[in-house]
Amino acid sequence: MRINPLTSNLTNEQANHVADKASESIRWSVSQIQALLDTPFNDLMYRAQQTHRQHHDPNAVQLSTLISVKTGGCPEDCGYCPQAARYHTGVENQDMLSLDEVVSAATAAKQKGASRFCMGAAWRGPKQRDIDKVTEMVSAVKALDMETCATLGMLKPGQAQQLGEAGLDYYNHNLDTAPEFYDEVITTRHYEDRLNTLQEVRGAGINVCCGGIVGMGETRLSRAGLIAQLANLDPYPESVPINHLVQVEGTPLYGTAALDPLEFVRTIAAARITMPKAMVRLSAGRQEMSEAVQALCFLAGANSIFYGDKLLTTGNPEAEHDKALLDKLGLHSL
Ligand code: SAM
Ligand code: DTB
Ligand code: SF4
Repeated sequence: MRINPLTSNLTNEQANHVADKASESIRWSVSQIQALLDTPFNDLMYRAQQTHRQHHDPNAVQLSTLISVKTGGCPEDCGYCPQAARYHTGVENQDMLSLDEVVSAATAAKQKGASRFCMGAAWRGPKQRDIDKVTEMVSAVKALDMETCATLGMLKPGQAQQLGEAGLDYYNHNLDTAPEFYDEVITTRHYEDRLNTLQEVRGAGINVCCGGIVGMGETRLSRAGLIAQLANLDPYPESVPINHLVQVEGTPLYGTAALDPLEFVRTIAAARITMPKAMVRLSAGRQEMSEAVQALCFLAGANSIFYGDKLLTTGNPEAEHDKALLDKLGLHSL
């Protein structure tokens, strides 16, 4: 038996209590998650399915439609992003959409079967006049009886509160990657800034939607590091988008060596196992993914997709094509 010097003079009961407290603060270590990622593929899928079935309908997938309410010209330097002003990607800048344009897009998305509508903007963070317009959009989309999500960049104190009062259900703000790989991808905002925004969102009682990107040239250890960061948020996010990098010509990450698709599937499984109740969203990158890999992602516990032929600026499978895929797999939409 190993003697822990911190607990060796305690009774067994006291020592267990100390151990429980310690494991509460760090629920998942990076090495535990790496061990999950290292598990034989079939065992990993089996474990992910067991967890998934305890908390979710195994044959249900939520359909979420994205809209870019303000496109391009962003001052940040995120190495994956076609909307950063400093990269020449051919994305045309567009000022903020009108309330009418957003409501028509949400209405059309709902008619096609989406239950969730996510509004994205290419900002470092919103100004007060932006918040005033976005809150109107949020209330109008909420009035259509859709789940609302927004991703507008970093939030200052008080902004999340205003979004919540307008009816925002989720705020999306990704950690993107593990802390040790982060500086290779983004330098104009720090990991800590992202954690602060997540804190603002939590503080306002809005559900946290937070995930990352896989396929940026990171190691398996860094994928474990990202999942550990997410799973150890207290509480862990209600919604976890796992994006596959969409390589866009002109961005620094264009030309990154392709990731083995099964590594992507394993990352989804690790998210499912470590964050059992969260919606795990198979997000960007499906257009470049085979149907078989997408089916494995659902098996690994993904239960949401972006639905509609565009993400923010890049392509996504046609809605009809996705409906046919869900039918083929016997999945129903939420
Ligand atoms: N500007 C805001 C921000 O960065 O917080 C909100 C919009 S931003 C486009 C939202 C997220 O989209 C990013 O955090 C990133 O995870 C994801 N994303 C952007 N470009 C991507 C790409 N080329 N491939 C995969 N995911 C991407
Ligand atoms: C998220 O995690 N993925 C979505 C959403 N949140 C806003 C964005 C994906 C963007 C992919 C690149 C583009 O279309 O511009
Ligand atoms: Fe700007 Fe967001 Fe793109 Fe980064 S990910 S460059 S913050 S739009």
